Amino acid sequence: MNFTETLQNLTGKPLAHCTNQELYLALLELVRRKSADRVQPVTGRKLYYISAEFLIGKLLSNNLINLGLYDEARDALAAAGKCLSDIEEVEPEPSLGNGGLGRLAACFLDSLATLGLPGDGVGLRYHFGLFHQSFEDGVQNEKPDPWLTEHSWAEKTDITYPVQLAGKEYTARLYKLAVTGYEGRTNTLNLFDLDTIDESIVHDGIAFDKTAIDKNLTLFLYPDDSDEAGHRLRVYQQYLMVSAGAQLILAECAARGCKYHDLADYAAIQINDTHPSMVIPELIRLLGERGVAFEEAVEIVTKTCAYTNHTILAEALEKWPRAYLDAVVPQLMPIIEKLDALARTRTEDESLAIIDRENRVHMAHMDIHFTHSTNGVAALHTEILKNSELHGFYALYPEKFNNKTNGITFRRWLLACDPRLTTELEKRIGSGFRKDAAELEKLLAFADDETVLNELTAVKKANKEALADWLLHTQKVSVNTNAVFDIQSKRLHEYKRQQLNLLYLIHQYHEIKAGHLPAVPLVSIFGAKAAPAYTIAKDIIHALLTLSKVIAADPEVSKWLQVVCIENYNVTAAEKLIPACDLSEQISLASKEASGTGNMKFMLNGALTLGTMDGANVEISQQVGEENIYIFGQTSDQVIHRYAVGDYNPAQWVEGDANIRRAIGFLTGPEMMAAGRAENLTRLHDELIRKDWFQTLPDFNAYVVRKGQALSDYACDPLGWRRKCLVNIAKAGMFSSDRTIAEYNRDIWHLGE
Ligand code: C3B
Repeated sequence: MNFTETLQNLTGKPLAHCTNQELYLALLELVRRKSADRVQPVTGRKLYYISAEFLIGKLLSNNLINLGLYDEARDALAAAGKCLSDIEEVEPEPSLGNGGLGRLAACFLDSLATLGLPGDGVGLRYHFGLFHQSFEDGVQNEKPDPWLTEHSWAEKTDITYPVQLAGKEYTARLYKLAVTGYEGRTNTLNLFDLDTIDESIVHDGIAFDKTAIDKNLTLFLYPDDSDEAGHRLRVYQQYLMVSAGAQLILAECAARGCKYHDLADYAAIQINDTHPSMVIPELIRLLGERGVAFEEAVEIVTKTCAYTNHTILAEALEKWPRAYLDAVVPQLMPIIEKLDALARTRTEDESLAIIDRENRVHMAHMDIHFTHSTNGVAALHTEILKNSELHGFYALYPEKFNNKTNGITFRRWLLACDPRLTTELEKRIGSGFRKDAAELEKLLAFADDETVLNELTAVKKANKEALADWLLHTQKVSVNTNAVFDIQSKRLHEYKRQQLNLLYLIHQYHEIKAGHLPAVPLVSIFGAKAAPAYTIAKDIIHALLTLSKVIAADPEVSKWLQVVCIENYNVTAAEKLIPACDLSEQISLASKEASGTGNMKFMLNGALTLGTMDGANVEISQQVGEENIYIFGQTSDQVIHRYAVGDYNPAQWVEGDANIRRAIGFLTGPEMMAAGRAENLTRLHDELIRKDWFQTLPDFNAYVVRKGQALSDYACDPLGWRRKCLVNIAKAGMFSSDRTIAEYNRDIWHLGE
């Protein structure tokens, strides 16, 4: 049976007579059958990657590519007058993550299956995931973002586990989602949910009754945690995930003959940041119920579990007030107390305790004491963990610390999102890079080949036009595709410094007004959601939207400068933006971005990085060489020193620098105040001159100069620019998540052995 016939059997009528919805469902079913054929038995150790987030994005095309069906599907549909990309539009996007950490988990699942390694995900089946963002009157508005439909990728199972929350028993139900590898095996993403969730309790955007746990527990990813009920809800969510997850792990291992004393021979558990940390005491508790004594259970769990740290920001290192845990998981507290006592026998350093003097439980501390591995996510980040943030732990357990620089799956972030570039690369270097990313280096042989460079320019231009069409179609915004496309897309956070970019744009506005015209027009594109309770982040969005309006209304400036804010930035939007980017903004305050993964995606798609020496930018710079990247700003050592001295005073920088004064002053000047809201603009203005916690101002001038250099290189030396882009693509191989996963496996998991 050929592809068309197979699909027609599923739809029950000629493809030409089907709606896109019908075709989508048929393809979903086809993928389901094909991926089931690739399920393989597990022998030896299997990985369980537990994570509160799996930002999987739409799955149809990715699955078709991984199963080798994409071209056939596209051609069969085209023959029937249908378009695969229209069918992709039908698929609702699962936004089961906030940003980098969640997307990394999704890339890891892809690489595990591709490398043929037995490794499943464990998480929650949020009904709405992260909120849907829209802009209304210049401010972010949040609404639920439903993705579950009658026929969804996540299949309901009959498997349930009892979970005790605040002394009451709930029933966690398992849903399974197939994870297809590229020419690899099929693994599973296990997502837990309650049958009793009631979506109708959501009102006024994303508000809901936080106390009705049976109805609300898995409604949203990270519900608003600005009040106590919200914090408690997160503890409820985390325990549901780890308790059901731990029961699943023990059941699967028992079915393969595990006697519990040998759990580490059957399972490796990776704790993705601190959200799943309660799996440690929960496993000890469950092993206890199965007759394993506490000391031995601690040993087994330590051997089985490993922990990844993704940030040094204090706010993200969870410390739960003991009272919350007493209320929600009283069954764990005696175990956590024993773990605290045990840890105190190993060190007298109070700062390494699990339960501190203020009765807070430090999840990361529990992870480091009671797992066998702690890794950072980029070389610089791991060094900062070892030398400053977690120095005491490093002194105690030097052998536990290791680095695993993040990576991205090239199937989604090259093959699927940039077919034009993929075709061009295959024409030049063959298709070996699809399986072995290091083969991209073969492209270096063409670094001085004008024909190839011009072809790469044509690919970029076509991608920019495709993005321009999409912007016109979805947001009614028209952009000049002859301009430089400069993109900063990532969560809105002060440490990522969208506000630095904002100040630059204001600076350029003034320069253009003063007749200092830039070398090339600039389209600055932002994609970012702000946490609903993060006031200053929302003020930054407001300032960007307001500036965009002010510039658009000024014909003198708008010829040269345009600011575009993408509504509801998500994986699908990223897949449109990244292939079209010329200049990738990676401008976090050095030391604060653990790694970044967007930086890798942009580089792979032939954009040049404008960035600080932070996170994986450092390794990108080492790969491509400093002439192929635009680095600026303070180093992490300088930043850490400035924090340690504690004498940073932004007012001095404002007083001492006319450009900074002019840019900040504009925030509350007449143009912005007339177009925006005084309250938001004033608050942002005051924050910058009084606090500026992420040291925007010391990096301002260096940023202006370096960005100016990049734009002038783009305008004055097009071939030189494209050569740099080529080097970036060629050197991106090291940032494949296949490499990252191979390293985790070699050093931490030892799967299948
Ligand atoms: C992120 C970090 O902010 C990024 O630097 C990093 O690349 C990714 O994790 C993946 O390692 N991160 C996140 O998205 N959410 C957190 N709670 C902590 C870190």
